[in-house]
Amino acid sequence: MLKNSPTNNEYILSWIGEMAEMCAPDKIVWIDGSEEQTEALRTEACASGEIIKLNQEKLPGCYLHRTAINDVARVEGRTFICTRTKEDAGNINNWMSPDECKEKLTKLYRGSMKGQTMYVIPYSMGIVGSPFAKYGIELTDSIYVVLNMLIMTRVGFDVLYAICDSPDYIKGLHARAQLDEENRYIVHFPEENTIWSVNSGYGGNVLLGKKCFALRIASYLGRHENWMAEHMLILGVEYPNGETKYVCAAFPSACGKTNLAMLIPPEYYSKKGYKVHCVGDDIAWLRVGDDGRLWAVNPENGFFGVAPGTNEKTNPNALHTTLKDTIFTNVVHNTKDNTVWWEGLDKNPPTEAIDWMGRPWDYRKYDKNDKSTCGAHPNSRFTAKATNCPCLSEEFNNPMGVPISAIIFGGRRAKTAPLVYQSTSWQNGAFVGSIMASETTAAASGVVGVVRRDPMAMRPFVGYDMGDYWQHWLNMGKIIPNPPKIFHVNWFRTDGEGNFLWPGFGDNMRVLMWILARCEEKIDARESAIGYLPHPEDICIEGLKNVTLDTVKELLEVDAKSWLEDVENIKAFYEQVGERVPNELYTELEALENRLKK
Ligand code: OXD
Ligand code: MN
Repeated sequence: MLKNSPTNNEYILSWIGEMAEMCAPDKIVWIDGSEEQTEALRTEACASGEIIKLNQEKLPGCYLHRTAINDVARVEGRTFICTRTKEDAGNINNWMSPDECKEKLTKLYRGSMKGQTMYVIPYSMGIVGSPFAKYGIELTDSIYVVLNMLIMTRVGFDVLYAICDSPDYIKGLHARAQLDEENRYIVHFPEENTIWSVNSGYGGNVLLGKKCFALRIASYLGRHENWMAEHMLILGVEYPNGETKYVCAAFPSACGKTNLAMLIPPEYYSKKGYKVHCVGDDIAWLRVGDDGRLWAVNPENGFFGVAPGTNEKTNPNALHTTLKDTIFTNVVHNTKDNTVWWEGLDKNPPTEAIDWMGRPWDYRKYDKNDKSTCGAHPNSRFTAKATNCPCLSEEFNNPMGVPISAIIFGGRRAKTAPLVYQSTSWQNGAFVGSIMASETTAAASGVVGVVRRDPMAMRPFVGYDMGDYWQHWLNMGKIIPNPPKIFHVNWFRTDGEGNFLWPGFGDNMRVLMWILARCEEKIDARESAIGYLPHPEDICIEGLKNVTLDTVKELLEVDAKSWLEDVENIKAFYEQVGERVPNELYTELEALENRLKK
């Protein structure tokens, strides 16, 4: 079956042979990234009903896909890190021994591709041949996965030529099997550069270049090779003089990274000539540059964004990006004009429609407080090409990446965290990242709206022990001569009645401007128990209707009592992380507690 392979690499060929023997596909097809092959696959998937071709006048190159009803989000409970020892995976990850895991999953894979095709996708995370790039091969039985990987990563035989005869590539195996949730597994063998995913068809579980490789496996590799793989957007703010400063920001899933990455500056700034450029919306790989600064690339090639809530006001750039060459997953199908819709797109829900489960949908029954009446799943997605984004940075394809001035952590917190504060050092900044917390969203299965600690927004994505990961952060601080400054933001603070105090979206630029002014030491700040806080008048509110100086003061309040409660919660979390929490972080925690008690 492997005759006429585009590579002679024995490591690749023998691995594919072994996987094919286990899964028993009828045939093997190499994905070359060509438009001809891609179009043939689209046609095949349309014929089988796997995807639906949308109105090509209104949405050229766009398709709709529905996942199985039980398969709509990442499944953290079924995601495992299979290191040789349990200690190396740590207490926050699920662990299985590599041998036990392989034995269990082999039974699920065995014969699972009978009557089907195994697609071989050679892909690169990062620009092929660049110092940041890492290569992978995903084997899958799903055309939907192939089509998504073609958008999200750089696919083609040049990847095979770059791997050449080396064993150094990430081996990914995906089979939908029966889509059986009881036997769904997303497992990682970081010591063997291997990922296995079975019984799912949902993006985050099956587009193996994304969370599995670019975060879990890459975080493990980064620790050993002195670089960092982080759940961060990357954006550039261009000043009227043409100079651009870049920041990275880590927020938990579905907390607005895509919106911030593509923000449109408020008129106050755009009139002066400020612009924002998107480099990435989800993942950043960071390395120390020859100039001593930290440099970032986005290893992906597209966006796998949350659809609901995306509209002309919240994120016009994302909306524009999805107008062509996009795969929509689990949104509403407007059958009248063969387009798509989702909650929060506009006030005109389609009158003839099919919901994400494939049932006729009556928009009049929609009740925003009852998620079961939604036409689109709350975690429905668009997969869109980065190059279709109107504000994509010119540096997107720069193999060396962009230099980072600030790292911004953030969570969705109704209380406690102020609009913005700055850490006092790299070590203190790593501590701020380690104590991040957020209210849960629909991006992962489970209860929504519960506060959980999500360090660096990486809780579901660190491929090894969390304490060791924090130690890696501290170690990196020692080898970056000119490190970025570290900040924390919270766009989600509410008043006594539960209304958001801050408008968010494009107006978050106002906070970015304070952050950048701090990085350039152009502006003063107040010392507080938690770090440096802005003087309220330094957050520009010109042109904002419902925000006064008093609102900003409220947004910046630090309530020692609720922070002290949080400290107790952090202590419990550190204990849960276990023995490998670095002493430096305990020192920071103790110092925070003492300052709050003063
Ligand atoms: C994502 C996620 O899809 O974080 O980016 O779940
Ligand atoms: Mn994400």
